[in-house]
Amino acid sequence: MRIDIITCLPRLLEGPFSDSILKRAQNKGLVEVHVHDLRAYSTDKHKRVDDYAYGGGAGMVLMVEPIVRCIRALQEDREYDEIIYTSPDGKPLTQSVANELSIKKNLLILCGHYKGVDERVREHFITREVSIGDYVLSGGELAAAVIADAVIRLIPGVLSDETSALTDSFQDGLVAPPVYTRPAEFEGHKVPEVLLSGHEKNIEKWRFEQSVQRTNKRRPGLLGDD
Ligand code: 6GU
Repeated sequence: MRIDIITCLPRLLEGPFSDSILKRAQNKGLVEVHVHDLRAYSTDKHKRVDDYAYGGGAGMVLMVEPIVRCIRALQEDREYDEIIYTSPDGKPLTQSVANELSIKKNLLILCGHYKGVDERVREHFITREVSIGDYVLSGGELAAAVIADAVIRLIPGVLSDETSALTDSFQDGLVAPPVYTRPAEFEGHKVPEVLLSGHEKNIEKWRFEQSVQRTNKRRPGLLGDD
């Protein structure tokens, strides 16, 4: 898979991809992540990429021209399966959206910023708008990193234990069961006996029950549309 990210704050995206699982995925050749500085596509002598909103009002708007120049330059080298725009008014990112995106070959993510992007970009170039939750971030960069992380870890071979993404919370519509490691007793608090029993069937049953209980208690709407 290849993920291209267009942003006017490229440094914000340096950290998330240079460590741990996302770095290893790139080193293994399972994913390529390329961050593009929108300013490089500005023809303005001050390299501006935003301007005042027509009709007035507070906040700057990302201009259509640099964005379209950047998208078209990238499209010369490959076709994109999706051109995603990050925005709080997009569709919520769910595990099912991440699953869907994880089987694509080329993804392009445009980071929203300031008061938004010229509507013509959204109308004519964006294939999917994604929000990472009902709160407002100062920019789409962190959202783009979240989307990329949720997607990349699902690519086969990225996680060392191939089954571990399959047992994640949400993958079966349930949250994950509790986990424990050594010591078996800490300040009088014991690890549930069944986990020490070595009895695989009972452990599996216990974990499933815990998942169901936790889902009912913590995220009762999860099986619906919560
Ligand atoms: Cl994708 N962008 C911004 N700016 N804020 C958000 C968001 C995205 N998702 C939730 N809040």
